[in-house]
Amino acid sequence: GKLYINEVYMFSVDKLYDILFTESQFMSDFLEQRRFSGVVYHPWRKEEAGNQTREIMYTISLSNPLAPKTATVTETQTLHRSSQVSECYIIDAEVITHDVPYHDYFYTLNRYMLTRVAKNKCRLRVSAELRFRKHPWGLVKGFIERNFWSGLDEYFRYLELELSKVPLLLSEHHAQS
Ligand code: YK8
Repeated sequence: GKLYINEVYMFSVDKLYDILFTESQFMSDFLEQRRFSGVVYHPWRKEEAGNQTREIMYTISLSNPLAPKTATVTETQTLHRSSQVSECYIIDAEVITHDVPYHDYFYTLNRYMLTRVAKNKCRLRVSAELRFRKHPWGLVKGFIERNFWSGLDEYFRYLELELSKVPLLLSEHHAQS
């Protein structure tokens, strides 16, 4: 896998969880700016192993000349049972992009680790993996890999940028009240 984000933020780990994994204002603004549409959240469900899972569906806009203009996505998030409120949250997100060329060959596995550093301080680590469901031949594999990593690079660079603005918004909010 590739480590995309490894950052410390000056707010609580619960706040970070709310921002990223509930239907927060941050997430709806972020998804809108990224031109995600038709977002449907299914509720969290308990699994036998003690983990919780949910599905999120949406449509993304693509600018890759080799791909269609839009593609539907299914994201299955698993909140790991070792997660503990105010301490740590581990979420795996399996992302399947339908409609793109070779979509049946690969999927994405993203791992989000949110940990408490202090009362109002937390760390976020995000890593991503490209996984193959079928074995493509060399040329196709290289083609998928190039397009895959460039798309992900852009997404997580933007997520990190937007997250870095959150403490600023909070302090502005305090200044007003
Ligand atoms: C999630 C990985 C690959 C895919 C895309 C595929 C093009 C393939 C084209 C050819 C478009 C939000 C990505 C980036 C779409 C967006 C996906 C997101 C960012 C010609 C082979 C969606 C995280 C995520 C995971 C995988 C990303 C796709 O929360 O290049």
